[in-house]
Amino acid sequence: MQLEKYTIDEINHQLINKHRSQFEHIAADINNQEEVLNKLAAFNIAIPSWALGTGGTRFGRFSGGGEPRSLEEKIEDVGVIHALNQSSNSISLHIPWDIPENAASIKALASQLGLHFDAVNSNTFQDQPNQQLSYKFGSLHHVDKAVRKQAIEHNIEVIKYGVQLNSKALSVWLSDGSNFPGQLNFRKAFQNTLESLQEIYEALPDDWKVWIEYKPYEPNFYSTTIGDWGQSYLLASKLGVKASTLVDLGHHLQGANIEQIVSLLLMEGKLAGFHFNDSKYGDDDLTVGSINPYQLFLIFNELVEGMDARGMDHATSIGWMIDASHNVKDPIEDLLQSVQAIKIAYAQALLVDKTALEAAQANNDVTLAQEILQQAYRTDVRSLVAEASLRNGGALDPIGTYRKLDVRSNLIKERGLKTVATGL
Ligand SMILES: [Mn+2]
Repeated sequence: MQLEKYTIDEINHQLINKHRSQFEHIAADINNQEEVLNKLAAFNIAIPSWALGTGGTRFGRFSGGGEPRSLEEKIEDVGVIHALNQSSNSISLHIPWDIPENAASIKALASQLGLHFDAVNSNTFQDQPNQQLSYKFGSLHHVDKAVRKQAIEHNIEVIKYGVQLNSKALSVWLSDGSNFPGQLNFRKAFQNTLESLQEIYEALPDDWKVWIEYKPYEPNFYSTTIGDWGQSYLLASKLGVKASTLVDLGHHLQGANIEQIVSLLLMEGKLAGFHFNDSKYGDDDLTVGSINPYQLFLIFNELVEGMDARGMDHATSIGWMIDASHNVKDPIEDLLQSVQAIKIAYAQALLVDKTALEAAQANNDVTLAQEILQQAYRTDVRSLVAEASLRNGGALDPIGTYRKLDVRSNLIKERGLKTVATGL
């Protein structure tokens, strides 16, 4: 299903007067409003191919109806999201859940919808049918060289699929670890992982990157071989300039200061990008901004400050991606909410008075420093985000428009009620 632009314009027309007055009200208080709008308009967040179906937990999965049955239908769903928010112009594929059988036609479909392909993701955390050796005890860190070789070859195969689609990065997340003390020699596991990654690194095309994701626990509950940003950073440093660390917001122990991690990785030129989501307890994969929007703002505050310090392009120099799971919501609505939450946090970070904050920091004026941050955080920037979307040809109210256009009912009519998308 594809959305016609005039249907979005018609709904925008009904909302335009209210929008104008809200926008003018806030714009009057912002000195650099055109610069902020241009940055918001240029900002895109990739949609992962595994997030377009209903997610589940180990206890069950409740399908929502009209889920995409093929890679083509997943791309169409991302096309719907992008038509509405004009901020989701790429898709990140997961191999082998979404193998592009015919790269040329997949690329043509994507570009017809204004989309391109973000990082490709490998999977050595599950065994696939007909797979020769098992990943039960790990993949790149495995004690058996033959298993490591199989996992290395899979990653190289994923790069080859990515090359066909014009992707520029391989994203690696390993579930490798141990469930019980004594199971693993940490040093050997790390060394095996490094050597395996070196072989994958050698296979990267010149203009490619490899992003190394970390996670402290789950599915292994005693140790994870790439458990935190330090271990990822160590690997990325040893590998070379094409390797960097990917931060998944849900992959931290409770209370971790993610914004500080982000700041230092950025300073060292080793921040690959993000998997955005939100969580209350662990790797909950909830809608971005649903639990802790202030943390998201603080992360964006560090990002904007750190990228400006290095002269980086906000939109293109870091990989922005959602990694969430939707157990009870319509996946498209959940993704629209996530993208909006990211853009709101980004807009608020752009409003921080940096000069005043630097002066407050230099004077150890702790109270004023907090006031400056919260002045930006408490600004209602939703009409700025809407204005940027409108100027790009998107919807003023993406979720409202999605509902008015009855997209999900149409997808159910087209695809059926009991479809199941590949993914977790
Ligand atoms: Mn992730």
